[in-house]
Amino acid sequence: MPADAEALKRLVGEAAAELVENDMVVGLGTGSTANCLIDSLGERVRNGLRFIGIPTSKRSEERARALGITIEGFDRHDRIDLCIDGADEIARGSLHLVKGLGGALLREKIVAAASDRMVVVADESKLVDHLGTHAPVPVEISSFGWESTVRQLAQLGARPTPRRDRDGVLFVTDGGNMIVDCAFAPIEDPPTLEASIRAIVGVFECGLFISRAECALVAGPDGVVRID
Ligand code: ABF
Repeated sequence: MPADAEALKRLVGEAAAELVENDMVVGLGTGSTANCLIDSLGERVRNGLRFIGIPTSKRSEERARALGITIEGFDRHDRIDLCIDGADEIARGSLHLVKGLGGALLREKIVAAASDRMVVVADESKLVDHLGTHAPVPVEISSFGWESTVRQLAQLGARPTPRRDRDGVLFVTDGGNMIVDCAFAPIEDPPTLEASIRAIVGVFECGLFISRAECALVAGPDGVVRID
């Protein structure tokens, strides 16, 4: 099996695309692994699959539309049958996640919360024993009063860094908000931390996804493994 990172993403994208059945409403994730999923779904649509996609970002929407995938929204659907999305870290055992380095975490969490099932797709580099090992926790906040919100995040023990582009301009999400990347030492109690972050006024959402994933499809040298 090919072992380079791109090949692993394609492999897991193909495996996840097989979970989609005719007439499902499917949450389409964001990021390079989710792109591989979308590409595989585009291939299946060319071969006759019919389903509705609800994308978690403008860029996933554009990619899916370009491949002929039907895109609709929450104006037409209360629930999503299955959401398939990437992650920055996956905790072995609990399947709690860190998400949002791609900048789409609020939309990703709205889609995950509306989904009957969430499947995470990743290569094995994303598996960790403790969340916060490699990735900061992205937090989407209001641009009004952001300095105050950042100070409150620091009081939780984070080293918060407002996300900027290469030119130093503050990053703006699809929803017009800011992202603060909050480095914590390895996180001992992700559910409590998620609740503490979300309780801060000015925070829209936190990149900790607690008990959202039904399973993870993880690609490694031995192929794709399902972790429950
Ligand atoms: C999204 O894309 C995010 O929640 C996560 O930040 C990122 C993972 O991207 P990649 O698959 O490119 O590593 O799913």
